[in-house]
Amino acid sequence: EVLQQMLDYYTRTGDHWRTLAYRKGINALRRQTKKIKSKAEARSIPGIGERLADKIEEIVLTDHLRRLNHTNESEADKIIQEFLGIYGCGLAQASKWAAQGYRSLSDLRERASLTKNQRIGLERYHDFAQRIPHKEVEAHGAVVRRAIQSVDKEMQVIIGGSYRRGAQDSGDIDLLITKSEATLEQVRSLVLDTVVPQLFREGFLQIGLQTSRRTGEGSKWQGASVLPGTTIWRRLDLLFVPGAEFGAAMIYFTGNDIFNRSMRLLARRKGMCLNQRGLFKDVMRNGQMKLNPGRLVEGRDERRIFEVLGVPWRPPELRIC
Ligand code: TTP
Ligand code: MG
Repeated sequence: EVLQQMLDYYTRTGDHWRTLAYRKGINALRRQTKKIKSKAEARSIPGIGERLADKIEEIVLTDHLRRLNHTNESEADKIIQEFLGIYGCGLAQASKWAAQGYRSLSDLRERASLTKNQRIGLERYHDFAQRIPHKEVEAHGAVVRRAIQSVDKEMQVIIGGSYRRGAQDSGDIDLLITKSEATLEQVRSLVLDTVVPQLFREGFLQIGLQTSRRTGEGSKWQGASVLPGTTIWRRLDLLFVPGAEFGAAMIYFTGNDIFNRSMRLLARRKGMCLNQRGLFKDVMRNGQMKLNPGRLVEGRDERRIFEVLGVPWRPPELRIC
């Protein structure tokens, strides 16, 4: 619990590396079958480094962590974290508001000059803060699937994200939209020109996040939806996936993010490159820099990507790191 509070703190301050280290450490600790009581014991667990082991020992000995008392005091962090819950608000915007002296959501509501979407994000703050039960994620997926298949029966809608990993509830709804032979452009135009306007008319979609992208670009639509007969708005991502990239997109959008990171790292160690579009071979690198895009080996078939990478198939429920 104490480490989790540290993790929350580093998440809201945007400290990427510590966030990763703490997540890994917490998961490794959870898997232990006996109580870890010393630094040496902690250190012997893969995934726990020197500094984290120090902290574990301190927690064992004192029942708390001095550093945490310190972090809890930071009022600015709490404010920033609250602002980060506003849909579409990133760390830069949240920090900016905090620096401008806004201290609460009602401060923002009353005094800040807000874009239309920021105002909606604020009004629906408590909706978006709530987790979405598994069944409800499924119901949103079904509405979108029906709308899409009424235009093109062969178009598929798959619910990805934490839902596909079997989570009981999710933070948002991630829908992959694809068809075996379709290009990105075909999926995008079907969704943006026909399905999204229709779902707005039906009262299912409520807002679309403003994107600065020109039309004819981008591979997703982000917004909010509400089920008929309910009032809570949910965050919804529609992801446009060409048939040829389906497997790689499934891996990416199933996550979790740490699992993805380890798969990408493995690919890189084997001289390959894995991203949400495919697995590529013969990639030449100079340090961090990619010198060529490589040759596509597999994009369509999720299982085949595992095979080529030499990783035993891992069902989505077990892709939690
Ligand atoms: P999210 O919807 O952000 O995550 P989630 O569905 O796993 O969890 P939640 O219940 O909170 O919605 O992103 C969907 C997937 O996209 C995620 O599982 C993995 C991938 N992803 C990354 O690999 N890296 C990232 O930084 C993000 C944001 C997502
Ligand atoms: Mg999600």
